[in-house]
Amino acid sequence: MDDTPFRYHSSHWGAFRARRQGARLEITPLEQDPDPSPILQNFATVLDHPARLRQPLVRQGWLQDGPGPDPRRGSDRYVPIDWDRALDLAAAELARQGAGPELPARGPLPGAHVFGGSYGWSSAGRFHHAQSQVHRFLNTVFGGYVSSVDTYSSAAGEVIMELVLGNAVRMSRDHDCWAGIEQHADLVLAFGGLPLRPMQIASGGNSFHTARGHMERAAARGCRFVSISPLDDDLPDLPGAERIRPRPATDVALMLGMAWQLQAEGLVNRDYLARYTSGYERFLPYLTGAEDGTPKTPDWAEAITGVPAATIRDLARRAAAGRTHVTATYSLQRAENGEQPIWMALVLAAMLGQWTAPGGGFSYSLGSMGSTGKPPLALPLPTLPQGRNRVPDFIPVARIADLLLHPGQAYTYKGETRSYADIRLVYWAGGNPFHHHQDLQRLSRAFARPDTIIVHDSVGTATAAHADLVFPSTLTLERSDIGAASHDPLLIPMQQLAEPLAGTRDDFAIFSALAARLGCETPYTEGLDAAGWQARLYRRTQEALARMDLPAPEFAAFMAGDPIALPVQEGGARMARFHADPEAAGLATETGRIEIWSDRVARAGLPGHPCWLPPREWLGSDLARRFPFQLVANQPRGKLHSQLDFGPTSMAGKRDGRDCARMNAADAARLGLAAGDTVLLRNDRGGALVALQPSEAVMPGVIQLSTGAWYAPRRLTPPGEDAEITVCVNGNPNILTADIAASGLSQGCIGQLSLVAVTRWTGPVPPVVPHAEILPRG
Ligand SMILES: Nc1nc2c(c(=O)[nH]1)N[C@H]1C(S)=C(S)[C@@H](COP(=O)(O)OP(=O)(O)OC[C@H]3O[C@@H](n4cnc5c(=O)[nH]c(N)nc54)[C@H](O)[C@@H]3O)O[C@H]1N2
Ligand SMILES: Nc1nc2c(c(=O)[nH]1)N[C@H]1C(S)=C(S)[C@@H](COP(=O)(O)OP(=O)(O)OC[C@H]3O[C@@H](n4cnc5c(=O)[nH]c(N)nc54)[C@H](O)[C@@H]3O)O[C@H]1N2
Ligand SMILES: [Mo]
Repeated sequence: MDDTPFRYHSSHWGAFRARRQGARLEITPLEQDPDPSPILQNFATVLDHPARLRQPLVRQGWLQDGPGPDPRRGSDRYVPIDWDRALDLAAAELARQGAGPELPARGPLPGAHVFGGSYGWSSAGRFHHAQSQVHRFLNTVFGGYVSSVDTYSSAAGEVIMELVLGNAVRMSRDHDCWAGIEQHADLVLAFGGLPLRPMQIASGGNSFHTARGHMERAAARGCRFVSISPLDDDLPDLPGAERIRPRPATDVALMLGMAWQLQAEGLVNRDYLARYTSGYERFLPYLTGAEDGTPKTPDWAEAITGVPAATIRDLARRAAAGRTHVTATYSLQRAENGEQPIWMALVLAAMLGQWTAPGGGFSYSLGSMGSTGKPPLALPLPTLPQGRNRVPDFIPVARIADLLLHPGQAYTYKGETRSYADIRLVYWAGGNPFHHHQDLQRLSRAFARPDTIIVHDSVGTATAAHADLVFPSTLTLERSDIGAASHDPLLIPMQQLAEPLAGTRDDFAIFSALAARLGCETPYTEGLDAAGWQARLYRRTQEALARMDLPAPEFAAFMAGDPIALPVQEGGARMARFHADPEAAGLATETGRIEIWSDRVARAGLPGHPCWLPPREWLGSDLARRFPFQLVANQPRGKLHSQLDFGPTSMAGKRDGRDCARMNAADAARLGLAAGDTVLLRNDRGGALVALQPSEAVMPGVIQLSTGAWYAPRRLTPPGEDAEITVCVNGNPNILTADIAASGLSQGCIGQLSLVAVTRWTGPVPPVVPHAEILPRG
């Protein structure tokens, strides 16, 4: 395609119009988007970027020695091969692992040894969604696969919310709480802040970035936003904005201090507790100290959090005096004992008892996702059927390294004891575990274990550099699709913007070709091509639109036209029904109420009420003497995760190609560090080289390094030391984070918080590894 006219497309960070100008894309956000995301510009240079994969690749060691465990994964070279040979090699290995049309009707399925969790964000289209495609493929050819449950976003929080509230999504996110806050709230207590940075994103699409406007209008009306976070820029500069900086991981102590004050001053809404909750009387002895001799007073909380007791008392009184909304970000629970702050935030909101009034109450993840706090759609979306997974086995998603390293080993999840499967084949499409997982050197050791690893991606990620067979996929920009998401009011024709780069194929085409070689083509494709599938998926939404007497164009007209406005649900939120009639519309918890005490949590081995459980790595632990800084590894401003890390918005946030870490200016001065210095962050798991940015916005004792730099481990001897350690020279924080579970209840990821030491890298600075060289080719 030469230069093209403007066409529509969509991404997790927004819908847009674009046209091709030579190898670049000119991108304009949707006119109606009040606050478009700069991340859109990362698409501008991707079409022919050197990081793109242009040919199937096979790992040299696998080609020579055949399938089997191999510690060379991650440091081997790759041989380009043609498509037919690559597909033959892959199909032969899949067949050896048991794939094919004849699967046992009962008894063990070959898929019981295949990990197809394939966690990751893929791209936004409803049909080409890579994770859905790989699941459908594995269900077709293996009868199923070992899957994964929960997310890296929210596992500890999701599990605790399910047990004590019924369901996190339906109960606390699926309602119009932004509108309520804008019009009615007096005070918003934002644990983890309400940062515009993460709210750029919503899974599947985010056409209208409305959070800034809601907050500005609320603040102009007099609503006060209090950001409780180690980073001051986790809340935009609103009139009257307040910022409180507890030590990271101590929010639950701050909340308990507030709760104690409410209880002591008779500010608890007893009616709300009686009507809508259960178990307060079993929590109270812990709060007052009758149980353990330690009253959870604001003074007690000050010693843990570093927040003055007077501030905590004042917050409690103000929260009880007006209409208060309590919200907690995902980040709080991506930490050891991450269940506790989310549960306690819910309990605090219940004690305030204002959830029955608009603008009051509780929400989870309002500051984490552009979709939270918006009403859900009133009609079904086009959805690719994934088929049936007949393998019942799964892992909590963040236990991937344990699964591969310890087949047969027992672990707990939601109070059950389970054991890890014996995995021989790993298939990943649409995710980047060497972005998302913790303790990446351990993950490398885990990836040495299977017989074979197959990865599809459009770029040469560190995950591809651990695979045996790598298939180069097209970009979303190079294909047509349907853009839609559960809380986004537009259905978007995602119009192809460029011809596929030579040598790449759609994931669907790759799976179709493999299915054909395995004798499973028809069950996989059902005789349809990509456009045929999209027309079929679209029909369901089109019919629903027609039933509602809304414009419902034929598929071809829709794909050639403008985005369609979709109806959203008005009223009827699940929590509102519960509040209207707690007997008839009880929650899906054991007691039907909000559980301040949970028997199921107690049976799973944790205390039965929310409580302060210090993690291993926080500023108050012994380990902080060796590693005195709390690393906050949060979401990157200029991209989604590792995606398009080489794009202009992302690169503008780096210094000489290396990711930047921010620390408090006084801490930097004390360590003799200046802006732009190359510094080493390290702990017992490894090191990361970053460029330093001193900043007043970061609380003392904290160093913030967002995720997203492409993992490039090198053996290096730190200045003044005599032994080599492994250092990510590009600045990926996940070489430093711990691969342990939030708890044995949820097994959630704890990537947000760990402890590190910070030193200047003196002497020659090791070069960064360019994106095109992460996977060594040729
Ligand atoms: N330390 C720390 N770690 C974290 C977090 C943290 O806060 N701290 N956050 C966690 C969270 S919340 C998440 S959700 C995870 C995110 O982790 P991931 O979702 O795994 O990260 P992405 O970079 O989005 O990976 C998506 C991959 O899919 C590829 N891709 C995109 N489109 C397509 C396609 O059409 N086909 C194919 N085959 N591939 C495609 C992209 O190129 C990219 O490599 O990270 C987690 N990791
Ligand atoms: N630009 C951009 N936006 C994104 C993403 C992205 O990659 N890039 N990823 C998306 C995804 S998949 C997800 S799941 C969400 C994640 O949403 P979140 O997990 O909410 O986002 P984070 O940026 O990781 O964390 C938000 C803030 O929490 C604060 N924080 C960390 N630890 C603590 C603590 O112990 N106490 C308190 N009070 N605050 C703490 C940090 O200062 C951090 O800036 O973001 C989404 N949005
Ligand atoms: Mo996430």
